[in-house]
Amino acid sequence: MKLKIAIQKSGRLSEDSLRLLKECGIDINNGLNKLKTEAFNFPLEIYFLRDDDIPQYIEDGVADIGIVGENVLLEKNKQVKSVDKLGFGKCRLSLAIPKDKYYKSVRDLNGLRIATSYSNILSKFLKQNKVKAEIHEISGSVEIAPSIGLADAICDLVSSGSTLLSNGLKEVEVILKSESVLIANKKLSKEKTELLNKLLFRIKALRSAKNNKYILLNAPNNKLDAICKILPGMKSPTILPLADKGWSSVHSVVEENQFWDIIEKLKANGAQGILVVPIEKMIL
Ligand code: PRT
Ligand code: ZN
Repeated sequence: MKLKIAIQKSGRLSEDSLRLLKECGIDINNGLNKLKTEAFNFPLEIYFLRDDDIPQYIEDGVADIGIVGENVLLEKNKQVKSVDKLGFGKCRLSLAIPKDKYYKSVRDLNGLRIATSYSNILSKFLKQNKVKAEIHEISGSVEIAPSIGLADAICDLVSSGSTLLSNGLKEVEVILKSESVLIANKKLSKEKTELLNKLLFRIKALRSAKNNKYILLNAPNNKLDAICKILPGMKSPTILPLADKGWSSVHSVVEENQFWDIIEKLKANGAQGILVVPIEKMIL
């Protein structure tokens, strides 16, 4: 029995999806232009699909789990479970209008024609904001719709904003902030749920590792108490004596977002020779 995962065949999520599997220690035979492949060392079958089709395949149980952007998940509105956020493919779904047009609030969207590939999310947003506008569903090159007279505004994905800029548009509302998510069929068997949990365990270990750094430093023994108070560590810091009498080496794990604060305090408390090392996996 194998767990079947659907990932994007070719597009912005493909590379990161494959990298995630690789970092989870799953080796796959990734021949070009394949629709399906298997892992060598994990009971996993990989399906390569268009991202738009993935939620449906998962709902139907053709695949058990999959990776898509939250934008696709919400637009398709299929009966699937979102099990984890994966942190890549970050973007926002925004409304944009020609840059010289007046805009103060959502009310200014009343009566406009808005081109989008996200008509479900957009119509919900318009309804919530009591705006009456006309939605033009188009499947690609949404950003050129205003300049060719097809629409007055667009609702599309934005990441750097350069596509909007080069089409003379300005972003006026963010409807949704999106990133890639792992989704799953709602009725996975017990065996498949166990495999999914194994995978989630590995993903979590990767995430913790990325958010933490291993830190080594030397300190005079009379400063150890103060230094240990600054360092959180997984349990408590490791202290090893140095050959040089009166000195110790201190090892610990520090969270990325507290990192610079902690380094400054360590230095102020007499730490020397501070080394910072990335962590590959971290099991708590
Ligand atoms: O063929 P398939 O249907 O599988 O692929 P696709 O063409 O529908 O999707 P793809 O590969 O473009 O995007 C896949 C997913 O990546 C999306 O569903 C989002 O979740 C995520 N993502 C992240 C993005 C972007 N960033 C993004 N910038 N998807 C699209 N864009 C496009 C946007 O549509 C616009 O045309 O990039 C342009 C804007 O980029 P900036 O940087 O100029 O603002
Ligand atoms: Zn698509």
